Amino acid sequence: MLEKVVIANRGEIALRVLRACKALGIRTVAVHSSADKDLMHVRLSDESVCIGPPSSTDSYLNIPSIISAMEVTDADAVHPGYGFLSENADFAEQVENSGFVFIGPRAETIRMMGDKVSAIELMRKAGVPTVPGSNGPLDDNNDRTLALAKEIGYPVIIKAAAGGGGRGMRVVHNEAALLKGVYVTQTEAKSFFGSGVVYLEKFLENPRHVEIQVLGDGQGNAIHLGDRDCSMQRRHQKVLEEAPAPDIPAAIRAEVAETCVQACKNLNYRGAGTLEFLYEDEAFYFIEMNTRVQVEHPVTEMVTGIDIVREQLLIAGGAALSLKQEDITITGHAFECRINAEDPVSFLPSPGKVNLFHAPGGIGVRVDSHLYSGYTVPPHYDSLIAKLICHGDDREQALMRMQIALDELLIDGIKSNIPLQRELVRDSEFHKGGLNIHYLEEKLSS
Ligand code: MV4
Repeated sequence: MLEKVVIANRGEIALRVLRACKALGIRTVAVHSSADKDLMHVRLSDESVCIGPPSSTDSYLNIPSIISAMEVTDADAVHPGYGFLSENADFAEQVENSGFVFIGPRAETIRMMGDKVSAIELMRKAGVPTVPGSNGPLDDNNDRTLALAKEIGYPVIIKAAAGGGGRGMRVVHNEAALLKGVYVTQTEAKSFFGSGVVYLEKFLENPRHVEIQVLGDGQGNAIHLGDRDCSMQRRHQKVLEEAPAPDIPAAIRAEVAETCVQACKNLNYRGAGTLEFLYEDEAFYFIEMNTRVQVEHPVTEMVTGIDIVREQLLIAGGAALSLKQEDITITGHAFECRINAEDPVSFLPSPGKVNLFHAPGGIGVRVDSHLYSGYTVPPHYDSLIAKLICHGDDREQALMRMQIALDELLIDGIKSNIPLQRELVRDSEFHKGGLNIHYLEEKLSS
């Protein structure tokens, strides 16, 4: 069992990790930038270490500073949260080489999933459904590339193997544009990611974004915790998520989740992970795997009753999974609204002092936030300031609770996207469920 954990993150997720540590009797060390000394989790942790100036590059992304903080505080392990170093294989490797535990998968697993070509190949071999495509990197044989795209059928999408999350991709609608598109994507990929490796997939025009939460213990055991629908997004930033994904035939849902578990067993996966899929016309297509805890993990926690961060800590401490697949049941429905400090019209960040913060409450209402009245949101980081999560017996009840909770939520002093969230949870199309990844952007532009 872990005794002392360094929390190498900030904001709501740092507080979320702190709570899980406390519940297990694990001591905590908050490492923070000089701009973050007033964060709530810094105040609540057993110890804190300032690791650098406000700029993330010099603090939350500074590997030697974080490892030094682990040494001086005699910690056992580091929890990376999401973002920052959470999917950095070199960080995981250096942590383990320094004799500490990285709370997450082995470095080699992170590295493998960071290469989308190898991730897709591994999943395909485990029986996970993937998008029809090149099944490997494109080579410099243009005739072969042209033949491949013709066989797949246009439109196709060219993706960088080192990309992901919407970076380094290009859609091509016809043969005339293919080779130029491949060349430009390769060139961009080389300059963004240091690798020009690209691959080809059939471009799905109107998919939903559905993902499956998994847990593995690195000792041969793996389970899934069901699915989430994250289709409500703007410019690759998720806005609202829900669990379970609505309107998916039970047999299709169960089958894809089974293949995910099989893949995790094949990998001997350790920790929490998410397999991302596109879902269109009652079919799932794997696109990438995240090897971290995700922002939207609470919707899964609300419908399963399982504390995912607690499971991460137990697994990292060397415990075998105590949960069995047959213990996992999905109860009711949950939504998460991401609350960002941003202008509701221009979407530009809106940092500054929070004069008044009032969190909603009531049955089925959860607020994951580091905000308090008087807190100043610094300009240096991501604009996520709160997550409002509502659970109900069914989708409509959860949505009703979300409407009420959003009306209770008060954040004075800075601008936020609360008005947008209030509108979305009353949108009649949204109430029907199962909207695709383009819906929100189309609604916002009309
Ligand atoms: C796609 C796709 C359509 N067809 N792949 C964007 C983020 C990255 N994770 C993968 N992405 C996409 N891959 C094929 N073959 C459409 C997207 C996509 C998208 C996916 C999920 C959520 C939002 C999105 C917004 C635009 C495009």
